[in-house]
Order: sequence, then C-alpha cells, then structure tokens
Amino acid sequence: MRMLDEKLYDIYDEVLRRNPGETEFHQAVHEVLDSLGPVIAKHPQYADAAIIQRLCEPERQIIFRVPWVDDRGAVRINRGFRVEFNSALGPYKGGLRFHASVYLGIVKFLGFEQIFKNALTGMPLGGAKGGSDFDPKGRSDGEVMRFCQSFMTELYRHLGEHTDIPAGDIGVGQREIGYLFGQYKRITNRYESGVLTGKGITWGGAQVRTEATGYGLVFFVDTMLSARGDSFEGKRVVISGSGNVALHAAEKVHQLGGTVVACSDSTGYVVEEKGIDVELLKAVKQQHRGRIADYVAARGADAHLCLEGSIWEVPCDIALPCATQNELNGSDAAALIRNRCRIVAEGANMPTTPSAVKLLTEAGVLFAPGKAANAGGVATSALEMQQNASRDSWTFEHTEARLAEIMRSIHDRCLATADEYGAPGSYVTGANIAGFTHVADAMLALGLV
Ligand code: NDP
Ligand code: 2IT
Repeated sequence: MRMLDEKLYDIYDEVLRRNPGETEFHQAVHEVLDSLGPVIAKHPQYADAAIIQRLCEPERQIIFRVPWVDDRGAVRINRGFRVEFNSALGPYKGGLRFHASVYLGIVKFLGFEQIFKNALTGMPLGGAKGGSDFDPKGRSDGEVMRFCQSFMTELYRHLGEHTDIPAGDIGVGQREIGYLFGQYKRITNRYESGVLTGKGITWGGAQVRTEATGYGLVFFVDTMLSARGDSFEGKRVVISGSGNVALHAAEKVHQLGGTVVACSDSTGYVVEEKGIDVELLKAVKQQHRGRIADYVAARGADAHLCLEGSIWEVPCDIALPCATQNELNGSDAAALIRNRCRIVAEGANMPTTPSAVKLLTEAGVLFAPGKAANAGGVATSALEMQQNASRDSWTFEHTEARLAEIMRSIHDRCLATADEYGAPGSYVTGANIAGFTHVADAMLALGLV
C-alpha cells in the first residue's frame, strides 16, 4: 500500500488497532484516506472536529443470532449483522448480503463505502450495510423464507422508513426482500413500504430498481466514453459475475452497441465471441437458479466454458468486474493492460485490489471506482423511497432517464473535484473527496453527535 500523509497514517494505525482482523475494512479505509491528504491540508476544520476518526467508527453495530429450521427438521444457526455507519445525510441506507463469507469485516467495508457512495448521489441517504453468513445456494424457497423471517424478527426493531432502510446485495434479491418485508409487516402491523427497497413492482417497488446498478454502471462508462468522443459501438466487453448487476450491465451494453464476450460465476466463465445471449443467461440464472455450465449446455457449440484461469485474460476494450471484492488482482490487471483494455469500471464493491488499481492507473487505463460507478442502485432505491412516500409510481422511461442523469452528474462531479484538488482525470480521487466533503460538511453542521 502507498504511504499515507502523516496525520492520516496515525488515524489509519488507530483503525488497525481498534478493528483487528477486519482486512477488507482496513482496505476500504486506506483507499479513502489515500485521497484525503489535500483535503485536510485545505480544510483544517475537518481535522479539528476529528471528522475522519468519527467516520471510521460506526454509529451502531448490531450482531445477532438467527436460528431457523431446515427442510429435514434440523436446527441451524447463522449470524446476522447490521452496521449503521453514518446518518449525517439521511437515514441509514444500504443492502443486505447473504453469503457464506460474510463476517463483520466485510459488512464494515461495505458500510464504509456506502457512506461515500450515498453522499455522491446527492440524495438524502446515510450509510449502512448488513447481512448474514447464511448461504442461500441449494436452499429451498421454504428454507430461505424461514431464514428471512427469523432474520427480520430481530432486525425489525432497528429499522423504519426514517431510521434504516435495507435493500439487496449478493444473495439478496426480490424473493428475499419479499419475505423480509412480509415479516416486517406482520410484526409491526404496518404496511410501511419505505422500510425496504428492491420490492416487487406490484407491492411497492419501483420501475428500474432491479436493473439500476448494472444500467447505471453502463451509463457511467458511456459518459466516460462520450467525454472522449467515443461510444460503446463495436466495443468488446468482459463482465465478471452473472447476478443482478452483471446481467443488467450486459443487457445495457448490448442495447448501446457493445458486445459482451465473457461473463462468469464462482464456478467458471464462459467466452462467446459473437456475444453472450443475455436473455438465455437471465433465464438460466434467475428462473432456474442454474450455473454458468447450465447456460453453456443450453447455448451449444458457440459458447466455450472455462473452469480454470481468469476471466480477465479474455481480450477486451472494457472490463466490468461485477461479482465480489478483490476479484481482479495485479496479474489480472497486467493481462488487461497487455490486451490493451482501455476502461475498468467497478460494478461490484471494491473488486479491484489496490495493486491492480495502481498498475491500471499507471498504465493509463481509465479506472472508475465502485462508489461512483455502481451508485445507480442505491440512487434508484432513493427514487423508490420517494415514490413510496408520495404513494406515486413513475414509468420505466421516466425513471431510467432520472438514473441516466444521476450517473452523468456523479461522473461530472468526480472529474470537477479531481480537477479542484490537483488530480485531473482521477475518478478515484474525485469520488473519494466529493463523497467525503459532502458528508463531512453535514457532520460539522450537526455538531458532535
Ligand atoms: P448476486 O448475488 O445477484 O450475484 C453475484 C454474482 O457474483 C454471482 O454471479 C456470483 O456467483 C458471483 N460471486 C459472488 N461471490 C463470489 C465469489 N466469492 N467468488 C466468485 N464469484 C462470486 O449479487 P449482485 O449482482 O447484487 O452483486 C454483485 C456485486 O455488486 C457485489 O459486489 C455487490 O456488493 C455489488 N453491488 C450490488 C448492488 C445491487 O443493487 N444489487 C448495488 C451496488 C453494488 P455465484 O452465484 O456462483 O456465487
Ligand atoms: O452496494 C450497494 O449500493 C447496494 N447493494 C444497494 C444498496 C441500496 O440500498 O439500494
């Protein structure tokens, strides 16, 4: 990792000391602090009020037992988390992740990122994240429902449309949000639509929320391209993952004239020179909860299944990591550079390791960090909350136009801030500083709370 400014180094050291073993959280904090040297030099009031130290300490951390019974009648125990990180700009907001790898360090890295991402959207949203080490893979609908009901039976007391509003993330989609909302409604006896986002359209959800993260990512990249007189037309795109974010990113790339030549899941990746059949992949993944091998089997001879090696070896103009943290490392970055990739934009949260980011930026590859490029999901959650509050519902076209406009404005704010702080063209510096100053100013205004 690069050396931090001396004052920031002391803060980082204290974060390491206070949060032992939480490596992903350390990484996320370091990545933000790395950009803040010029900010504390220019604005001593942030240091005087210990804004950075306060930002690194969550306002509230909730850890709870989630007992449930599987289909064979056996008792299972998982651990539930909700880290309410910062509420200076609005109620706590951020997704829930159900994945076997979830522990406090992952929830805290995601919650920390969410503070700055939400600030960048310009919407009134605080930052939070939650989830569980529950693994939904291979579980029946009944098991997932019982797990969600047990999870919400504890979490509901901490939620509310003005308090804390979860949504989806890895392993949590519309099915899980439905079960969680049903249990919240039953316990509280209130149809409080605004307490969760990512709901189904017929029960309080908003158009475009399902598509928003992937579509927003591609709108962001489209703005990067058009700022340089270019477009998606004819571009080869590699997308990791084949979940909510990846599938909708792929759909939008094809709509804009690019070709998605590879995508993946945790078992392997598929390469298809003529382009992935996104509709078929969606059906395999979403309707049948199948694996990438099931897609290849359904697709036939044109699709090539790879169970070893890295998807980032596939030559492309644009790489969109949309699966999970630290999935694109230094040797992957070297392969992308060798194959003349021009843009890497993060659909996932923190998918690119620090050494990969360094290699890419030094080689002149344009790099868009997740807190800017994948903010379309949470921004559309804010639009869902707005519609819930006014008992209104907007059309797909209107909502998509709002999303495109939000992504353009995040892009422009990143570049303007990077210019202002002497790092022209750096989306990382721009995103970190613009997100930080927005939330820091609100924290100063609200006093020492
Ligand atoms: P999904 O659960 O819908 O899909 C996740 C995809 O990533 C799957 O293809 C999954 O493969 C793959 N994946 C997950 N974990 C791993 C792993 N450890 N190793 C390899 N592959 C993995 O999640 P989403 O699409 O919602 O989320 C993807 C990323 O986008 C996450 O980083 C999330 O935090 C981020 N994000 C999501 C937003 C949203 O609105 N949903 C908003 C902003 C960011 P498999 O099925 O084999 O596990
Ligand atoms: O990482 C993210 O921004 C999300 N998973 C979406 C959060 C939300 O509240 O919509």
